[in-house]
Amino acid sequence: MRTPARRLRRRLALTAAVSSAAFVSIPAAVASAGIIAPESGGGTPNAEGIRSLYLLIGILAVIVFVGVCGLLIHTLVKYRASKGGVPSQVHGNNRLEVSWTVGAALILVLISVVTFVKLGQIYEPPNSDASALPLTSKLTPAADGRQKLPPNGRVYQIDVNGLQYVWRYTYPDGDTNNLNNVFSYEEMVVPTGATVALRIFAQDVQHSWWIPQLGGKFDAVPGYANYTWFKISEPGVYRGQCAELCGRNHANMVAQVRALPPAKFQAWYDRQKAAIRNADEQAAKARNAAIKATAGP
Ligand SMILES: [Cu+2]
Repeated sequence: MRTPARRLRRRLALTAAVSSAAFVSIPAAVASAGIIAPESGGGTPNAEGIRSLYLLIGILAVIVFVGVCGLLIHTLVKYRASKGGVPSQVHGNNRLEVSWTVGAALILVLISVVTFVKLGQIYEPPNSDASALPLTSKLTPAADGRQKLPPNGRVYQIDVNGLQYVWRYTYPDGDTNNLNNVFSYEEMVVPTGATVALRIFAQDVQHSWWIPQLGGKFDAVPGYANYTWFKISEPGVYRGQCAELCGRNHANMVAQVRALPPAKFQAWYDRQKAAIRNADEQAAKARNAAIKATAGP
């Protein structure tokens, strides 16, 4: 006959098996933080910095975890009561106690030093490559210092506007008040080698800008700007999606960044500008025709 304790154990084992099977079968989302470590790609220094810092701290933590658990399991097995073994008593052993305290402190000092060294790479953008310079414009740092600029102040600035349920990008190219600015939806196109500065905001509800391979998440908030940057060295497509539940079609609010070599980027920019002008002209024509038709003869 089964005892209640046995039945409970069986039930717990079954629950654990079912939940781990469900966890393993969840398909990878479009944007994830990576299974083991944060994603990086395209060589942008901020994402690389986040990833290498995470790996260093993660590996140290695993070494400490394995060491402590290994010693614990070894002691539990070797000196278990049924064997009657008694481990040597180390209480009051000054050398041992000082060395494991100093050892732990040294690990923390190492982690802090490396973190502070890496933070610069994560927060402070580098200058654009020389080949990308004609595309960039000089910005004056904002008084509140929230927007980090490279040492020479030259960036390719793009406005990221979150709206239900699409991302809109404006390429102000130094003149944020120009109504003829080139814009695109969903896919942001950028030149490789340029330090791209993003000014992120929203016009309806709160959204969150996140392309995992290009660094951390940034909230897109109505009436408030957040800033980040990236510098992609390899041409490619980097995918992400809105990371803040923003309404019923939140899941469709995908985003991607396409990095093109500077000459190809310039060609895309000119094509996009012509297409927008053409669409504006067609719309004006249609509008005038509709006005004429309603006005009558
Ligand atoms: Cu959203």
